[in-house]
Amino acid sequence: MSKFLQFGLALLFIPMMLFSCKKPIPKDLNQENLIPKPVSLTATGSSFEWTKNTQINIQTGKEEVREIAAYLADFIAPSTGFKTEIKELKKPLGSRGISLIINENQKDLGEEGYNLIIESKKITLEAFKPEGIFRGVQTIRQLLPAKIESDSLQKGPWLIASGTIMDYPQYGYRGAMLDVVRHFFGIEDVKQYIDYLAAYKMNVLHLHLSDDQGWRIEIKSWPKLTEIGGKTQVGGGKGGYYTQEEYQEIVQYAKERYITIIPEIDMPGHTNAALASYAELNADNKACELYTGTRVGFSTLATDKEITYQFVDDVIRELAAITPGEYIHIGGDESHVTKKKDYIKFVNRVQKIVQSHGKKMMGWADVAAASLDESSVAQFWQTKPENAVKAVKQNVKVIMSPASLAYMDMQYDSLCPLGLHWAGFVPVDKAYNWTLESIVEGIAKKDILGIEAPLWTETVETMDDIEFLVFPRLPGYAELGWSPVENHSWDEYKFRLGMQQERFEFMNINYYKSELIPWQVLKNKELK
Ligand code: TNX
Repeated sequence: MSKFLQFGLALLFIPMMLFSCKKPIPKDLNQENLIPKPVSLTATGSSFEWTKNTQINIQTGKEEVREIAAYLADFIAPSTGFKTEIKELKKPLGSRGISLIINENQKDLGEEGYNLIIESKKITLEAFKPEGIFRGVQTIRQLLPAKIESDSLQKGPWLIASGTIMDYPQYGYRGAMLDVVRHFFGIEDVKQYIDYLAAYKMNVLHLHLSDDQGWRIEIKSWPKLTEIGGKTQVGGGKGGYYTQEEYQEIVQYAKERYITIIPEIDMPGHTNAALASYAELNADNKACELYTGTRVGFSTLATDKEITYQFVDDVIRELAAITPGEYIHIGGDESHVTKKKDYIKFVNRVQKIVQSHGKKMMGWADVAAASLDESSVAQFWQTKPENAVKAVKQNVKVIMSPASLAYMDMQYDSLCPLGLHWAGFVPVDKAYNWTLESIVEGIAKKDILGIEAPLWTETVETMDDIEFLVFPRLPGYAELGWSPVENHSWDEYKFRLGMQQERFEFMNINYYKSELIPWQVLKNKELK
């Protein structure tokens, strides 16, 4: 090699060496404000910088992981301006950049657990299942500066504090419900809601699809359900419904975020919209009027007519065919005008119908009056817990949704412009300050599948309204379901929640600025 060339090469290498020797900026992982709080975390005092050259490495042939890598790359693109390359490697372990690795020996991490190792030159995120990788990606997201959430170009540096995190959920069911009946919400709004759940590692969206005021899912064998029953909503607005294709689009969007959709068809009560659509479902064979008020407990399917069971079978069959999740929710709440013996007969029969279509039945805990199969699930919601206890006595697992703590449609306080208060006010501290396993005497951790926070929409008309009631309570429910009880403390949590404010702002969330929370980040800046 000529002297000249050697000299040229040296000139080229010196800045490269300088660049790679650049000292990482110190950063303390202990100071990060993750929600839900991870199981364990150790800080190492340094940081990883995500730059335009950072690549995401995946193992060859792991298509599902490639999709998660693409999700992460797409997520950081608008705010960073980076076009992150995704590289398939035979052995990504040890490579620079961010490696997403499925490790078949890490069975202990379970379906959703992950290990995150952040060093100055590389990040390794490993899990037993792709789902765990997805949950870990949400941790990486929260470790990046809040402005990563922006949809417009922001200035870096994009530092992630170094250290290790080992994390997995306490409960396999962590969900929220959205009532798309009392007021209808289109698929874009539902997708937005799904994204909020995903950000806090939740994994279930329960969609309340039928009630007195509307029928929101196309059933091809009973077309008038949506033609007539889908036409209105609370207050007399125009309502709406999802075609089966649109519903499947929601299911797919949720699936890509490792969220299961549980569809609910509420029966035998809460059925006025169906009863207005088809005369034959009424005991007197007369179709009733559409209803746009907010009363409950006045309607019932005719439980002794065969046509009713034909109807239920058709609806569940069509719904099961487009629902990959294992559960179909049959409601069963507040059937005040159904005779008790008829209610029991009805639920017993519907349970069989659900099973005949390959699904498990879920119902509000009222269904425990019937003879439940052990595969069925009861959702506790009332202020009185008898029904949930009755379910557990039948060896049925329970979802915790106590209205006085977990209903996101309860007002924060008496001045709250949205929401109801039949179960009391639910301020942000009260929403967080309870544990799933000590809320009902006689129901222990082994009986509980997890938590669900419902949002009924009698008073909720827009996405802004949804956000106002959901934030900032939702992150707390996510933590109750995910983090070990020893890691829950309102006095510590409220600071972490306060630190989410900047994120909420960049996400354009219309959150409620509760005075119980030390909103730290923007306390000196003007708030929206
Ligand atoms: C009770 S919770 C209901 C709903 C209402 C809600 C309002 C439950 C199973 N039934 O029909 O929308 O209260 O908070």
